[in-house]
Amino acid sequence: ATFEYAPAPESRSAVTLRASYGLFVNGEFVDGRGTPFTTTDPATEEVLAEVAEADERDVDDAVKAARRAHTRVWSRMSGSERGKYLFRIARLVQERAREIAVLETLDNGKPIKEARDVDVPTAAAHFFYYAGWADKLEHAGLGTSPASLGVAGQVIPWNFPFLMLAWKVAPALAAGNTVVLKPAETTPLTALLFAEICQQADLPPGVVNIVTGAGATGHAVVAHDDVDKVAFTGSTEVGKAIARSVAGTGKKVTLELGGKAANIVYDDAPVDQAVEGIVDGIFFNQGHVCCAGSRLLVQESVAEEVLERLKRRMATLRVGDPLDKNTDVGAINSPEQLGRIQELVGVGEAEGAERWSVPCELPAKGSWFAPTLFTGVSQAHRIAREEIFGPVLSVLTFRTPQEAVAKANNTPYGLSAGVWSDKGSRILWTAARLRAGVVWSNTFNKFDPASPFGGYQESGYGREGGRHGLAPYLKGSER
Ligand code: TXE
Repeated sequence: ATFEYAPAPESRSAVTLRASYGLFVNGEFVDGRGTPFTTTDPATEEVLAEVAEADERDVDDAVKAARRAHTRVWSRMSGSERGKYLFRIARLVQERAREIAVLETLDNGKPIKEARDVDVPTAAAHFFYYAGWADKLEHAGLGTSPASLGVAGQVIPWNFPFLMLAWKVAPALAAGNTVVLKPAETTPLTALLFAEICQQADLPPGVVNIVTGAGATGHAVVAHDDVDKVAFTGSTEVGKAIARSVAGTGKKVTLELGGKAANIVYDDAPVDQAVEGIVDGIFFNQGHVCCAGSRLLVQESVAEEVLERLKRRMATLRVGDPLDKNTDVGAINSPEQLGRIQELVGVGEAEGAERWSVPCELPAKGSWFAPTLFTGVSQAHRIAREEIFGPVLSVLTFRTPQEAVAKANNTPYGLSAGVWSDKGSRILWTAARLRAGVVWSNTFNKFDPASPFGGYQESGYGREGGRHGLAPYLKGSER
């Protein structure tokens, strides 16, 4: 069933959209030489704005501006002066929080309560955190006189557009580098709002440059000869292509790629809490989360009870208008992503797993997918192996802790995992054996700027967050 809705008007008025947006190069908005493209609200199909496309020449201008700013201004400044700019940016993010959150929700489709309570405050926290490091780099344990690398080329995805920008830009600037950043083509607007914040903060021209466009623009950034450091978050496929293209160039690279995290629920887990964690693990941000708990591994003796309660809880999720503060699950970011989800769900059904979707009404327009779970999943099924990147949970069972660990590690990825148990010893035993960059216990999807985040295997390499997140932006330190 479908229905029409009118987006909440009072929230919408928090942002003033321009009809068209330019690139942000050397402190100014400029035209792009490529073919402009549009960005759309995935919940309503409304075209939000036209955005400039940066071609190779535009990217070259941006890299040149970043190089000049690095040589002449940013690398010569004291750490405490750099820190002052970062603190100013952090405060401006807080001041403009509502505007950023609404714009993010419009461009991405995520529920406003997530943009408001998670994305924007966590982004501000990253700027505050790294602002504090700018004059303390010699205490980071990365050498006695840590020196910046130069120009960082950064490419980010569409699932947490503003937060991923903060994860990339804050440590790079704190460490004394300048930046050319390319946001995803379906969610460029909050990065362009960030460009305005840089102007407001009087950040010296060229320290941050934003170039918009699709994969070709991203390629121009990472392949540019004068880029010293490449940071990428996105699909494993593109991450591998980037690793190949920069091999032998001497550029430092960090890659944060896909995942297929196991959320392990033992028979002594606090069930209500675990159910909340399972729901948060896979339905937060429509499951467009690299560290999503997309595989539930539940101990056989409690599987029936957990699944029954899980379904009841899933049925209460409100799917719909992302600007409505009560919405739990918003729109799928693009028709392409919806297509990928539908395809893999079809494969799951064809492979014989049993599908259950929340019987909810979905809006008539836009891209939507009802929260779904699959039972009867075997490890060989594609829905147990491949990243679906949508609100779809694959449920497997286990009998012993050894079996739980073996199944959890049976994946080419290694980004995150969750363990639910009442026994600390069981949690520690399990966590020590999981091949994952992050292991949460009796919680899920918790992020803190002080704690490093990153993966193993096909989830990529390098760490973001914490003092570890500075290493990729300093000379001499690994990656
Ligand atoms: O990713 P892409 P897509 C996974 C998820 C999703 C799938 C495809 O499973 O279903 O990837 O999503 C830029 N050189 N993740 O196609 O293409 C692109 O413009 C340089 C997981 O959107 O990897 C965008 O800015 N850059 C993930 C960014 O890369 C290139 C988040 C990501 O887009 C490029 C997103 C190239 N050759 C998707 N080609 C996570 N780990 O969180 C594209 N780009």
